Amino acid sequence: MFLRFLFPLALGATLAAPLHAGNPLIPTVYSADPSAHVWPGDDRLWLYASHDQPGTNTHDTMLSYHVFSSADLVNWTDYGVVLHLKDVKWAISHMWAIDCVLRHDTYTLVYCAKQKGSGIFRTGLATSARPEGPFTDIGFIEGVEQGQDPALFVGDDNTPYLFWGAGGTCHAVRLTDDLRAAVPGTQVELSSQLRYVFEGPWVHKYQGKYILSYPGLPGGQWPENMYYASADKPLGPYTFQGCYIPQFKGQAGTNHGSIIRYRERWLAFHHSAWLSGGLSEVRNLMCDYLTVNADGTFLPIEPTREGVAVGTAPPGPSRVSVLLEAENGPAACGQLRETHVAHARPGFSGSGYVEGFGAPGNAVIVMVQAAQARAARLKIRYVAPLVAEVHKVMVNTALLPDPVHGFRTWEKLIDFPATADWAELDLGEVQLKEGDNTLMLSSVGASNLAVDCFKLEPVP
Ligand code: FUB
Repeated sequence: MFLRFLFPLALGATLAAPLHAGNPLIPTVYSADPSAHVWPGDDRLWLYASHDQPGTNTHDTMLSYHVFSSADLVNWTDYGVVLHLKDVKWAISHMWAIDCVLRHDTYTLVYCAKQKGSGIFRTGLATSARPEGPFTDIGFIEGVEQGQDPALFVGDDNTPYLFWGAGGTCHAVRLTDDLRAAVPGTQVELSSQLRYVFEGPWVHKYQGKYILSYPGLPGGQWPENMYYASADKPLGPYTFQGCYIPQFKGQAGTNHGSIIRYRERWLAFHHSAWLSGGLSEVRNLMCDYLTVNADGTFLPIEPTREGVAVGTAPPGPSRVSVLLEAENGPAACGQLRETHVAHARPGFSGSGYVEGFGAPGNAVIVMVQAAQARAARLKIRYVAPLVAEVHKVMVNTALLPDPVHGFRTWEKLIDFPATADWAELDLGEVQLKEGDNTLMLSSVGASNLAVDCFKLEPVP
């Protein structure tokens, strides 16, 4: 059904044809369940999102999370995979909706996954010193069962509250200061206060009221609309207010959102199936302006092709660059092959750089996820401090043991000119395939090379 009425929209939304609008917000990688944040001292807006694998027809195949940032909502950076199921020892599948919180100088990803053995949803925690991750799992929140679709809200007195919901229920609880456990005796069930609720709560505060927004099933029927309710206290009771994203053309069966004020505008982040041509399990992020009336009520949104832009950026198609830090390779489905992370040379981006390319075959590998096949301009930030060096760069190399990535699409010997300091080398256009792509820089001999990061920039 979705496919039929979506076809014209989907054509305009693919990368094969030029985009003339800001939605889909991130057209380069399938992603869903956006949680939006602006962190203190940082003027960018950050999105924490789950990832849909191209070609899937089930949410059971969701394995990883992505982080995106932008200062104008038009030019975006995708930081690649920031947490993957393979690095969560207690989980077996279903890396579904997430949130993130900055607490005690640590960014904590609050996510959900099914637990090995019990098969129930647990609410996982993973930490990083940086907003873009990568995140390291530290286990799940004790005392929260069936903790699907978590959202973290921190009260004015710094008390952390966890909200979650699934299968027609919604719950909330106070957490301990370190977020690792529910405070006994504080859990409330909010389901009966939230008409039509199905899953996915999000809480923000405005004009002294706590606003809980959520996906719900009108009359118990799919697809989901987005609704909201308000309360005087974080744990309620909540009063139902209405629907703010009713049914729209090309929506996925699910919706899931977050509401935030950024640069003088109220924004509603959500997801749809515009990019995949209506496939409910292959979704893309969306953003539309939200009009908040003087009395705090919302005007319903009809999702727009134009999307949003703030500051001086003209509204337009999102330009998404992928930034993959070399030192994050192993955490982001890549590898360090006989190379290692170093920090001695100042001026690196992220949390370090990679060196140790002194023997043939020593390599750094990073992974790029693409919604659809597309061209991108590949750049590598590096230092070759003594002499110019030549190394092999490959996209989807045949040398990887993983048969899924086992064909070669691009391979070149690259001259890295000698540099006194970090420099960016433009390697030109490369072709990415739909799904997971590997980028490898592999040594062909003696070397003093240091590699800081890989960038994939949009081509006009
Ligand atoms: O993305 C997987 C699941 O679909 C989320 O956890 C739900 O909120 C729905 O969006």
